[in-house]
Amino acid sequence: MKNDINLRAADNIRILAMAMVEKAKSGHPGGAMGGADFIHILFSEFLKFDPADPQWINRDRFFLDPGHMSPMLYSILTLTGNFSTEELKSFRQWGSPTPGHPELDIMRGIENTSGPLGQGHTMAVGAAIAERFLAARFGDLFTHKTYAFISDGGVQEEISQGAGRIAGYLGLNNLIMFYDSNDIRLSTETRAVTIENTAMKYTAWGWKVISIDGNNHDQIRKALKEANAEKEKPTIIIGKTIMGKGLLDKDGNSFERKTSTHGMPVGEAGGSFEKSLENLGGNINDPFVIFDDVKELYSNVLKTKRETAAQWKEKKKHGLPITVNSIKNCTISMQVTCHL
Ligand SMILES: Cc1ncc(C[n+]2csc(CCOP(=O)(O)OP(=O)(O)O)c2C)c(N)n1
Ligand SMILES: [Mg+2]
Repeated sequence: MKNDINLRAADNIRILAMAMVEKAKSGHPGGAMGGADFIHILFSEFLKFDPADPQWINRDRFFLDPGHMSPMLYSILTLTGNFSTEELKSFRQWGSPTPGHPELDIMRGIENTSGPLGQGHTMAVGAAIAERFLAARFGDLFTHKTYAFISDGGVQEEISQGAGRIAGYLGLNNLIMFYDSNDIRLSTETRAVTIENTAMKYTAWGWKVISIDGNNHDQIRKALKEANAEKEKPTIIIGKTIMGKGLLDKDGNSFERKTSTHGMPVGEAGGSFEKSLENLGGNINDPFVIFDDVKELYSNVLKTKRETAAQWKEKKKHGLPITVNSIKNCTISMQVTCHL
């Protein structure tokens, strides 16, 4: 049953992403639908944040690199209560809070503006360096993880590679990237433009590399656990995903793995919005519905996150011993009380 509800949640994200693009008559459904499984498991089971306090200093950070997969981010942030389904319906409209590519809005859970591929890598590496710097000085007051969601297009950008090298060199074990490797980038298959071995490249830079089926929830969990336990290196989880997971054409045949779903509504790309919606368990009369069982799941998830964050704040309120170990050959200990 647990797997069923998690699949329902991921399918709900797929439906919302597909419906947003269909309604707007523009956008990118395919990649968002393939990444839905990872994003659901990450946000519901791993990412630490406080639903009551989006600016909590010790929240885990999440950076999206492929801004065109924004429907995936807006959908998960709707399940976490940061956006409403009405706001999803105004996707890509003038003045709406859900533009085609996300814009920085910490209060709503958007940690970075994205669109120019590769920049999400650099922001995540920068944030992870800042976190290690602060943790070295102030101890576990600032100890959290930095996650990044990257894709084929971002790995092709040279700026992301410079960031990747420095992350490996610095041994940023607090940095965890998920590479949505769906073998499609924009209008072609990746093999038409690159033959490099990404796993070997990141290994050579000193990263821990984990290769999984990126739509398999148990493999995602296992990889995230391993990455969280890593003590020496940044981790890249290379997840093979299915572009447009769950899509069908009008005859009910699979319409998955189609480059055309990179950047246009499913119907326009040659698939069937109605058949796919039905296949994913959606409601044709209202594709923007959040299923009752998914609502309940997320209500429990948010409750646990609130409690965990409150416990952390309570503990820190009473002060914590901090070891400042940045001065060569010296160790200075002091007591700091924080108002959080
Ligand atoms: C720096 C930069 N160059 C080019 C683009 C144009 N662009 C948008 S998406 C994309 C590639 C998308 O491939 P991928 O990231 O694998 O997404 P998918 O096709 O799987 O959805 C490119 C080149 C961009 N957004 N940023
Ligand atoms: Mg891709």
